[in-house]
Amino acid sequence: MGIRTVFAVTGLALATAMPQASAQEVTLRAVTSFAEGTQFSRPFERFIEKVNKDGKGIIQINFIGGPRAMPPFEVGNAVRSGVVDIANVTGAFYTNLMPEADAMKLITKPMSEQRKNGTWEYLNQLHNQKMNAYYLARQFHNVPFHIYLNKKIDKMDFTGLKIRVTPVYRDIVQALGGTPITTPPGEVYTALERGVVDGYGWPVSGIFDLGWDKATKFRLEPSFYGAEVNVLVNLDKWKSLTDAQRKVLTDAAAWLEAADEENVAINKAEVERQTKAGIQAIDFGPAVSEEFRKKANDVGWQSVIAKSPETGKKLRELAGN
Ligand code: 173
Repeated sequence: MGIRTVFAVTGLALATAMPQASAQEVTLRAVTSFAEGTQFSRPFERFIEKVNKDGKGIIQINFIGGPRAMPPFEVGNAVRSGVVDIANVTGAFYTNLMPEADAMKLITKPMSEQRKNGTWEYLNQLHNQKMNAYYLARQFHNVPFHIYLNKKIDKMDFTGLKIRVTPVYRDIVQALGGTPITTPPGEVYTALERGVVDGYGWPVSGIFDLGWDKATKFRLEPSFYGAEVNVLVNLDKWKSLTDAQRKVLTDAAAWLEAADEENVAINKAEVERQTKAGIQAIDFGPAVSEEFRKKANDVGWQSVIAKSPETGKKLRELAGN
């Protein structure tokens, strides 16, 4: 046996003798569809830290990054194809693959209830079938949306206004006569600054993260719908995991969903901060607000059901609104 062969054989023996636990540790590649360190990404980043702490020797997550690494509207497809293994992404960014994802904003019961009443299971099946994804968690219960404006309106009418949207706000903006312009969050500031849009849809929290407060004059009342950002896992990857690996993810997901308890306090602080920043509320009173909410709910469901008659109706039943 030549000296080279001896080294080769010894190397192989060493590799085979590696302890099993470390040989089995799996690393998932993660992206977030919101800018790193901002409101709708931070909880997911903490989730990653938790998995990396609790999952030592079992499962780890390699955080690739946010929209600088991958455009938000491509994240769903990256999960589907397995380009990434796990992602933080709102349904509004993947309606191209799963039209029913637009219904998630209309389903506002707490996750504890959705996991009991069959909603999670039904949505998980849709994610499995339509985008090869496992629906691990949903975040941001109790975080509603608003329309923010730079032009004052004196009635609930958007005629003549161009408003930045995602699928979340498109139907209500159109129903009130406005012109919807779709952009990812990363283009909102420039669109406002250049006057390309007169306003935008966004949740009650998070407008300070990218400096939008400097380009925002009004927040229209009332709030409506419920924000949702999901943690999705590529389904083939999910199926390939051991029970122990899945448990680390599932436990961290439960921890992530429980963090939603803080949201009401966060919202209150954000509205106060907006007031201090000079952003004024436009409020037409309870009757007009009630009518707005009803219209938003109705046009939202009509749009979902027009695209997905059967699954849309089932989701509306589960949502109970
Ligand atoms: O406005 C958006 O980009 C959007 O649809 C959204 C959804 C959930 C949380 C934050 C923003």
